[in-house]
Amino acid sequence: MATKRHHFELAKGINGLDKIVLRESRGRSAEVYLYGSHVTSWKNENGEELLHLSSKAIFKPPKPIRGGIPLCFPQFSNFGTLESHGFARNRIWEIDASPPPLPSNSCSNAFVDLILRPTEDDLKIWPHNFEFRLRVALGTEGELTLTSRIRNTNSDGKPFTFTFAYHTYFSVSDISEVRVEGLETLDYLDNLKNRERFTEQGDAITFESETDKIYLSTPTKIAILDHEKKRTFVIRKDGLADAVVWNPWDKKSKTISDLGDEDYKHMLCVEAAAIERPITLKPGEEWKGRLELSAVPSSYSSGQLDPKKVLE
Ligand code: TA6
Repeated sequence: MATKRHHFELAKGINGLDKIVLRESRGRSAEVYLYGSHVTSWKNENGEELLHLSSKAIFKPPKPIRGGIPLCFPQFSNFGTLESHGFARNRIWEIDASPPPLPSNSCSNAFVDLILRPTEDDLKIWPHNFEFRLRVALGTEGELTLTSRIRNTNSDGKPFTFTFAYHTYFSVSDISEVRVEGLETLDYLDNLKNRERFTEQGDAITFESETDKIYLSTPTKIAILDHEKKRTFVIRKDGLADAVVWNPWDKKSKTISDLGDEDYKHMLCVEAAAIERPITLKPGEEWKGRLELSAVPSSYSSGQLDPKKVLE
């Protein structure tokens, strides 16, 4: 039975895990599990799911949920000694009853504030005190905004350094038909080639094989064009210089136990991230990383929506 709170509902999700349901007046919705502060659903006014959730996703700690928007903190991938993508995505977060005010330029009545602090066990593997606040908001135009605020609360005067990503799994009609705009001519590290550095060619990015690239110092806007669905995802990011593009394709998919063999055809990860230049915070300092996702109808053929216009 859902409990109606000020701007959200608290409900029981898969395996009885607590989840937050955000609803916007015109039928849009989003769901966030307290486990990992993990957005698992974002739906438009027609009730269409915009995020990809693996057909074999496991909702059982300590396994991270495969799909939606996992949070990678305090470490992206294996850029450090912790488990892949850090531990924030497999911890139970709390509802933040009194978050510090968050100036926002988008109006939303549907939002929730969540908070993570390290446990004694976390301090053994990453000896730093922090407060990680996340606001998830569903805007009046259906846009989904995630705002992270990470504060160093060490009392021993020690700074700490971290890398970060919003590991977003977008739902697409057919991976071989989508294009990504906004990353042309940029340098990237290829995770399939020992993170060697390359420069992207001048055209939009398309997909015909496994892709795992970290684009460096990207523009703040990136677009994913899904012709078949006549839909463009617009990704706006602040405080997150880099962007990771990942699709495991067929072979790698078979090695990932909680990803269906065919899932790769209908998913694309484009992840707003801070990797190349890790974030360092002294005690008392706070970092903010904001992600805003919109899904806009696009009729590419009629040229109504020119991707270049989207990115301006
Ligand atoms: O973000 C891309 C990536 O780092 C890939 O290398 C791949 O490992 C993917 O994340 C999934 O990672 P996970 O730890 O969730 O299996």
